[in-house]
Amino acid sequence: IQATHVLAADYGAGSGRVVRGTFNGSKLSLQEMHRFSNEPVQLGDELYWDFLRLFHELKQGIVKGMQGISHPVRSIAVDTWGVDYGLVDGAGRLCFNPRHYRESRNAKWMEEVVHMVNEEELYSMSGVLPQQINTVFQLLGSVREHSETLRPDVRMLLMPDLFNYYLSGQQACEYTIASTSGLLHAGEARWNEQLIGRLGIPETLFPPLVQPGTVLGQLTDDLCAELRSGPMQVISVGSHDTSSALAAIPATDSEFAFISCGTWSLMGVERDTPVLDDRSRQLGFTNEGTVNGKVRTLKNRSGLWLLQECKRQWERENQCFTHEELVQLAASATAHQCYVSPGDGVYLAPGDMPERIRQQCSSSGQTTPETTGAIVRCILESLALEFRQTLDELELITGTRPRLIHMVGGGVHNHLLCQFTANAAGVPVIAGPAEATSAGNCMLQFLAHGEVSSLSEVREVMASSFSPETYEPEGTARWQEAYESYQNLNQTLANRS
Ligand code: LRH
Repeated sequence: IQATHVLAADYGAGSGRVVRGTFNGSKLSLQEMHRFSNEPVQLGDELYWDFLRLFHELKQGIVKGMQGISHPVRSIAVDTWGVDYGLVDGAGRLCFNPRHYRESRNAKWMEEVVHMVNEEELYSMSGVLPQQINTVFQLLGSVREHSETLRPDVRMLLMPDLFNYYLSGQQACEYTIASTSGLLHAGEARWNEQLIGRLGIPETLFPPLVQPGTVLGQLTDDLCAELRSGPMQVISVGSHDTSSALAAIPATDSEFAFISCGTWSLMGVERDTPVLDDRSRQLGFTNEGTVNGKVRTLKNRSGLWLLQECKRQWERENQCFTHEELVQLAASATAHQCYVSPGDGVYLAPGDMPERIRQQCSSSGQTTPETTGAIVRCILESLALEFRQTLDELELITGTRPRLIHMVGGGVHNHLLCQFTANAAGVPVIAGPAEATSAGNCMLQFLAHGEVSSLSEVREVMASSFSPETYEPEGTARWQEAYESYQNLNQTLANRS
């Protein structure tokens, strides 16, 4: 079999990459062709994504991705973080740069929406946990603040759909990314017209939904000319990064929990139907669509964000560390001194993270972590304990306790976090691949090309192409004690708010 090539453009909230995937009929190999940072821009009191720069980087990635191979690249697909969108007018112009979900104004729009449709109803109608970052809240803000939004020719395109539009000229909303919007019927690929109507959001904003794996069209003639590319298909894959990552889990059976760990940590299970009851809502679980039309019931929590923000703050203070150095420092710091609650709202905005961590530790009567190593250790232990708690909660809401955890994403490079997670959860952690999102993106293109025939085959290819590492639980008694302290901390914080 001749090896064939595809390009995966994977945009995270902190950085992006264009990866070339090559499939020889049994194994996938990945080659990173282009990497770039994705830095939001504060403009006055508004926070934007720099879409033009991000599209420019995509073009650079395509050019580099075509070099050095004898067979042409067959297709390209984009995946991105969830919830954010751009508005495009009838002439195909971007109305304004997409706003960033971390904008504090979103809290106000969430309040407005909840006034019209309460949180219980929003959850049971859409399956999506009301959180201020969700598209539904941001979109009400756009409707109220930008008159363009009311024009009948204007369409809302979620981030991957926006890239796809400018790549192919085709407007569509792919199901998995739309499932982060809070505007679909729970667990279904259908816009929730009733909800949209009650909020006074114009229905004309919503393009048709398409399933993951849809070939949208070809790279436009203009782009082919500009990039000196031959014909290349543009495919809508699982264009929500979490969906592509989950597709690439090298699982052989279905009784696993997954953690996709990058800036965010997303932990949950795959199911046939959404969990929509009060308990799962109160525990903070949301339901998102998967690439095979199932549902992922998961908790969306801060992941390496706390660590990334600490690193940035230390750099501002002229103390530069690599991630490896930070893990080393944490490994030699004293164990189990203090914990933070990584999902707490105080950590949402960018800024001085070490200070906020010290603050939460001292105000909750724990040891204040002063050294770099102590802070990093506190973050990693807290994340592991948060994962343990989520595992318990998953058992509570679904009635089944997962027997193992598959961890994918950049977090798997952090071997301390993987080991701590196994210790805290008391189940093995199978870590890898780190590049699950790009790998999933590529394999879903090969699925669309008919080179593999099902999601389980995709997962088999993943298992034979990458060698995940297994971490067995250790020192579980000490971690059980730690878990009790962690739960007390959460109780203290809950009582306070
Ligand atoms: C992770 C993610 C997550 C959230 C967030 C905004 O990258 O996609 O699922 O939706 O971004």
